[in-house]
Amino acid sequence: MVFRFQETRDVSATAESDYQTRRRFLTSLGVGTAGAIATVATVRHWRQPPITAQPPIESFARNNTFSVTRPLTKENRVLRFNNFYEFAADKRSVVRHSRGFRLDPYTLVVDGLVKRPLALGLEDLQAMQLEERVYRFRCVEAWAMTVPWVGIPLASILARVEPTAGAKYVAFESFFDVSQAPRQADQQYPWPYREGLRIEEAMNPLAFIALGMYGRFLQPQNGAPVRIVLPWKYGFKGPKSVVNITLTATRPPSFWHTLQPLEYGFTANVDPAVPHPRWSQSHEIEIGGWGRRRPTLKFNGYGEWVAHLYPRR
Ligand SMILES: Nc1nc2c(c(=O)[nH]1)N[C@H]1C(S)=C(S)[C@@H](COP(=O)(O)O)O[C@H]1N2
Ligand SMILES: [Mo]
Repeated sequence: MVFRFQETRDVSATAESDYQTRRRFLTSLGVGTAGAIATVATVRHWRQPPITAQPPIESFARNNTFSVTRPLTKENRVLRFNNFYEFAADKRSVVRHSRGFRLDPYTLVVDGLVKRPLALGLEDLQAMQLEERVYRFRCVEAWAMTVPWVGIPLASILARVEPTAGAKYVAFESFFDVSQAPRQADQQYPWPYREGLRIEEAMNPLAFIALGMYGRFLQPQNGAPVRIVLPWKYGFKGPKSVVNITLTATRPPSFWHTLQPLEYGFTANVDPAVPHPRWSQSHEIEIGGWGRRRPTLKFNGYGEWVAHLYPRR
């Protein structure tokens, strides 16, 4: 079992929140001991225009039920600072390495313990009643954004397939295509990216399937064509470029939980009182916010909607 240990160590050296990445991140925000060169590179990075312009979404209604009081993060920031491990470990390189990524033809399969399995094409999804929701977004690495997503409630899809009484969990699976994402050939990682929720969590009105943001369809780096958004949980719980949603009786795997169970829990609700083993979660830094810190909110501020799902015992 020495080999497994070694494997785990190798993986942890390049994991989501490794030291190098965090240091680069802090540097990019100007809160480390950044040199002038790094600063110039960062400014140049942010000044570049969006790479793959997507068409505007013609019709959607703004849903203000979950409105937030923070300003939106600048669109170009959200387009250029990404976590998408299939394409790059460095957050500013994802946009370049995912350029041209396309799932075509695209089908979202919803199956498992359901009465009516569904296969939805992109046109089917786009023809649904789309709504815009501005959500706070919080990565486990303590950076945060405020994003106007466009999409459909996850519950509306789940209601259509009619889960059976045995369905206790919802499993999500991202794409698997080594030809477009060569990093998926690395067998140290349990590709494809998977995530999961308890069915009550998935049915919560906040759980969202995003097809777009900032009024346009998603770009590859943000998880085109379809991603899951769960604003009360850390960002890694919401997989990008999802191709399959399966209702199951047992708890589904979670990519980062599988790799580092002591660092990334299955539930992963945003909680200032529960530190990551390697850093505090008490504060967060808004992307594009000049490095200013602000307190992390329990459930990322969505307790009103989700606290009842987690009764204290
Ligand atoms: N398939 C897949 N989904 C993923 C990830 C990933 O690496 N692969 N990263 C997750 C993490 S850790 C975060 S913080 C968000 C980042 O989304 P963004 O790049 O659009 O901000 O996507 C999540 N979904
Ligand atoms: Mo993340």
